[in-house]
Amino acid sequence: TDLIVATRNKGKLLEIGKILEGVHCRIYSLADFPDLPEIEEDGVTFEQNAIKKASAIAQLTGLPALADDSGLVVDALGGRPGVFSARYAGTGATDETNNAKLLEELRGTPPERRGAAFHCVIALCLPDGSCTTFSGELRGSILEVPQGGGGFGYDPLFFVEEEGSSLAELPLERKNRLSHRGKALELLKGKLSKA
Ligand code: ITT
Repeated sequence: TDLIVATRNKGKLLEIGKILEGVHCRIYSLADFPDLPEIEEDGVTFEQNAIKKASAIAQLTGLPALADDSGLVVDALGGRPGVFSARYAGTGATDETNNAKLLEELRGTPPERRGAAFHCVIALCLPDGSCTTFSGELRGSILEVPQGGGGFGYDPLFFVEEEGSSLAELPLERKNRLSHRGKALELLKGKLSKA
């Protein structure tokens, strides 16, 4: 079978590609279909957005499509940025401006109240419109100063207690073993191997 991974985020694509390495499937990415339109993410939940992206791409390409919608849910911010994590700092937001905005919003918040979680929903949709979703979560806390140069997005600010380090300090395979995305994709793999 063939599968297209419907993301424009290079960090996500790298992690997803690594986890799917052993899967007997030819894996395409959006780069193989340069003319596809941008899919607007106007859902209120990660699940809605993941299904919207995967079902649109499955329909447009005629291939089973996998999409990841994810984000950072910060306790002290009432769950923000949540589904708006990619564009937290506004239009043209980058990882740098998003991280700066997060630090600013949490300025003065003491370590014991800086709890947060990454959420990930993976949707797998077929060209006939049927979809299955898988989700994963990782709890941690938001550092006051970025640490590490790996990963992407908010990784340098996300401290994982069990590892004693930020996500950006972990090698990709180690991050995949414990992350929200890794957990969701392991559930999907379990399902694929039985299909
Ligand atoms: P696609 O929709 O094309 O997949 P995107 O970056 O717009 O790419 P999302 O809408 O799902 O994807 O936004 C998720 C954002 O949440 C992402 O841009 C990061 O800022 C953040 N994020 C998600 N997973 C993360 C991770 O593992 N480490 C750090 N930040 C993460």
